[in-house]
Parts: sequence; structure tokens; C-alpha cells
Amino acid sequence: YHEPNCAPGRSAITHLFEWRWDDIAKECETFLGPYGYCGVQISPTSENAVWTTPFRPWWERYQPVSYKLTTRSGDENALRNMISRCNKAGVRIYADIVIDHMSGAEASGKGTAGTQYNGGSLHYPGVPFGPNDFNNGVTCHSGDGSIHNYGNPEEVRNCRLGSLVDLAMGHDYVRGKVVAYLNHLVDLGVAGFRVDAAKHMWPADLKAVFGQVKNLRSDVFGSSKTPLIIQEVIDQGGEAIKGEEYLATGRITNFKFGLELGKVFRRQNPMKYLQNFGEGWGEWSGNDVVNFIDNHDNQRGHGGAGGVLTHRDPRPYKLATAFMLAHPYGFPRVMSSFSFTSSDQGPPNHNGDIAHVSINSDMSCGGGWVCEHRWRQMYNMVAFRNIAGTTPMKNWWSDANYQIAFSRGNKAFIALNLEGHPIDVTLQTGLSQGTYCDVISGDLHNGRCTGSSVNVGGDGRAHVKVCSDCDDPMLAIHVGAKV
Ligand code: AAO
Repeated sequence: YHEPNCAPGRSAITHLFEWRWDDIAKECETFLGPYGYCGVQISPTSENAVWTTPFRPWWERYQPVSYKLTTRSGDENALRNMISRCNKAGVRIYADIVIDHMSGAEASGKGTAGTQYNGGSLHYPGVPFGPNDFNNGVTCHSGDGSIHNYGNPEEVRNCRLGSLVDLAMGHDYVRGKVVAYLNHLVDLGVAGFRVDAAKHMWPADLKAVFGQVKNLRSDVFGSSKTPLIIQEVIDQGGEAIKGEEYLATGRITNFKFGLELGKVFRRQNPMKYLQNFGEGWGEWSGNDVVNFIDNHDNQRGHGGAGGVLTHRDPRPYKLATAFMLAHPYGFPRVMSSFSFTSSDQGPPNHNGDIAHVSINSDMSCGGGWVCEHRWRQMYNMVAFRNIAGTTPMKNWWSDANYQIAFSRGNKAFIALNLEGHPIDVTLQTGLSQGTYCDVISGDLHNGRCTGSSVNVGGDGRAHVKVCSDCDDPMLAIHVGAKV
């Protein structure tokens, strides 16, 4: 459950938040495959409630009404087609699964596949689930049935998150329906799952469910491979429920990571302290986490952590993401957003139908799609990480509080600067002699660097210059972009 199942030599995923399945298929073939991404976390695959007030918010997808695979991203055929095209392009698909609950109790009507449901009376005939399949006043003791006290694990797991009606995952019948849904996705060729609201389910129930999920398709992944399981557990310290409780069933989302790097790259905690970042900062083992700078919740003030960096602060955001991708700790996820002015606002759309992502001639996106994953500073650092592989961090250097540099063995080297003056010093890069393209300011193209370059001497040392009053005060070189 911890193994990402990436194609060889790939090491980072992106979350294409609210993208259509047909656009993801194209993205796998034209961009993610060629530029070295391991995979994509996709938006929830199950039929959801349709909200009109507010109009089609992004969060309606977190209110399942059946396990039919028709959503605003496309129908089952589009999903199957996308997964198979992505797998062919060497790009894995991780499905966001919402199995803790169904819709809000106040919601009723028809879902995105046209299935009738009624949250108030707990009727979801499309599964079917009925009143006996949910937690109730016997199992939840919070009074009004919702979660208020995060200090009480029983309340967090047996009561409703907001008004989302809470499935009784202890029941064999409920488990069976969930397992069938997950096995359906495995048959379509997914490489794993992002488990929504895992913290709101008992670890033993998750163990029972995933214990019944089949192995991944052997024609794509080889024999006896289990899905990667990314459990959304918000543990920033200080609450009763700990991330550790979930490690038997996979990795957990590391919410400490973006919070800490947000402080560092906002200059609220010296960058030089990053020397022992990761486990050394009290975070979980690298094999147990998925790391990210921001996610679809905290970038808009939902679900935890104020103070995270987002695409709205591009300068520190690019530095923080580059650090994440350069550093060996954990498994990274790059956020890919749509722009928004209100926190409910759904994706770019035409009368509710999600709009296609448009691609500009400079490879960036248009039409309201931010596409951080297509920023050169991001995708070139994904390549940096792939090249660095499992080589350890070496040649750590720091000078002032906010100037650092390190290498990944003899494969790659990065320097970052948030001081008011440039880095202008000779450093050991760990690399062999030669001229390397700085992949932050440009690419290696037709044997030449389109941005700046660095000359490494026979002793591995190089004169490293990193600007201070510039958009991207960092420099990164690796053996895959040597002139
Ligand atoms: C919407 C409405 C609700 C309505 C509901 C039903 O907003 O008012 O009741 O519909 O009609 C998303 C949206 C929700 C939306 C929902 C369903 O964010 O607004 O509800 O879809 O449409 C908790 C959970 C975590 C969850 C997060 C949002 O633990 O699992 O809330 N995230 C996932 C998804 C998310 C989705 C759902 C779950 C539901 O990623 O997109 O919701 O499927 C503390 C706890 C956290 C807790 C937060 C909640 O966090 O630790 O576990 O997250 O509170 O705010 C400090 C602390 C930090 C603390 C935080 C509080 O930073 O360090 O621990 O403060 O902000």
C-alpha cells in the first residue's frame, strides 16, 4: 500500500483538480508522459450530488450519491479510456475515493448520473444504501449528530463531518459495496487511491476494506502489486487522532510539510535549518508520507492550515516546490489548480459543463486553469528528482539564514536564496566536470542552454551565482541537462 507503482525512473505526481477525463488523457500523452511525471491524482470518480446554490461548487464532488462512474469530469467510458491512455503513456492514475460518507443530509434529487437520492431520509437507491447503513444516535453521541470535538476519536469517526451522512463502515454490507466500487476502479487500471476523510474512519475498518481489494492489473503493473493508498489524515499535531494509526494501510497526507515550508519560504523560520528537514523535524518516515505545499482544501481556506503557500504567491511557492522536489524526503504531489475568487467557486465551465483546459504556445494554460505542473520551474524539478533517484543529500552548504545549497550525490545540485544579496561563491556541487544548464531559468534545447549555465571544474567545484532581486532566486543543475 506504500509503493507508488510508478513507471521506472518516475517519482512525483500532480493533482489535476477538477479536470475532465478527456483532457487528462491528452495531458498524459502530450505532457505528463514526456516530462516525466509518475502520475495524476484525479477528482472523485463516483456520482455526486448536484448543487445549484451555490452554483456547481467544486465541493459537490465530495458528496457521493452512488458508485456509478459518471461525474462532471466524464462518464465511465471516458474514465476507462483516459486510464488506459495514461497507462500507455507511462503515467499512473490515482482515484480520489469518498467512502466515509454520502451527500449532505440537506441534499436530495438527482445526482450527476441521474440517480435519485434523499440525504434527509438516508436513501441512496443507486448503491443501494438505506437508513441501516449509516451511523446514528446509537453510535454517535455528539448530540446533534455532527462532529464538534476533534479531541474525541469516537465522535470524529462515528458522527457526521458537517452534515455529510456517515456510513457505518463496520457493517459487512457497507464494506462489500465499497470494496466492489474499488475493485471496479482496479479493473479499469488505476494504480491507487487517495482516501478522502480517512481520519473519519476507524483504522480497523479501512484494514478490512483494503484487505478485500484486489491486486492491480497484472497486464499493466506486473503480478502481485497492491494499490498505493494515500490516506487523507490531517494531523498537524495537537489532536487525539494521530497519522501513525493509519500507516498499516498505506501512506498519509503530510500536512506538517507544507505548513513548515510555508513558514520557511515566507522568511518566518531560517532556511538554513532545513539541513535535517523531514524525519529530523518530527515528520513521519519518508516511506509513509505524501508531501505537498498546498492542496485543494487549504489553498482556499478549507480543511486545515492557514499559512500555506499557493500559486497566488508565485515567488516563494516556486522556491518551496523546488525544495520539495529536490529533497529526498517522501513522495511529492504537485498541486494543479484553477483560479478562483470565492472559496466555493467550481472549475471553469460553460453552463455547468467543465470547460476544456486550453494550452498556450508557451506551454502554460489558459481559460482559468493555472496548471502549476506546467510551469518550467516545476516540471524541470520533476526531471531533477527523477535523475537524482535514490542518491542521498550531500554537500550541504548554508551561509546567511536564507541561503542554502546541496547536491543529490553526484547527480544534481540546487541553490536557493531569500537573502537581500546574491549568492556569489564557489561551492562543491558533487558533479563531474562540464557545463550544465540551470533548469530554473531555461532548458537544454538542441545542445544549448536557453537560460543560464554553470561550469563545474574537474574538482566538482563551481562558481555559483544566485540573484536576490529576481523572480526565481534559485539555480538547479543535473546530469540530464549537461551541455
Ligand atoms: C459542504 C459544506 C458543509 C456541509 C456539507 C454537506 O461546506 O457546510 O455540511 O457540504 O452539505 C469538501 C469541502 C466542504 C464540503 C464537502 C462536501 O471542504 O466544505 O462541505 O466537500 O461537499 C476536515 C476533515 C477532512 C476534510 C476537511 C475539509 O478531517 O477530511 O475537513 N477534507 C476532505 C476533502 C474535502 C471535502 C471532504 C473531506 C468531505 O479534502 O475537500 O470537503 O468529503 C481541523 C481538523 C481537520 C478538519 C478541519 C476542518 O483542522 O484537524 O481534520 O478537516 O479542522 O476544518 C488548524 C489545525 C487543523 C484544523 C484547522 C481547522 O490548522 O492545525 O488541524 O486548524 O481549520
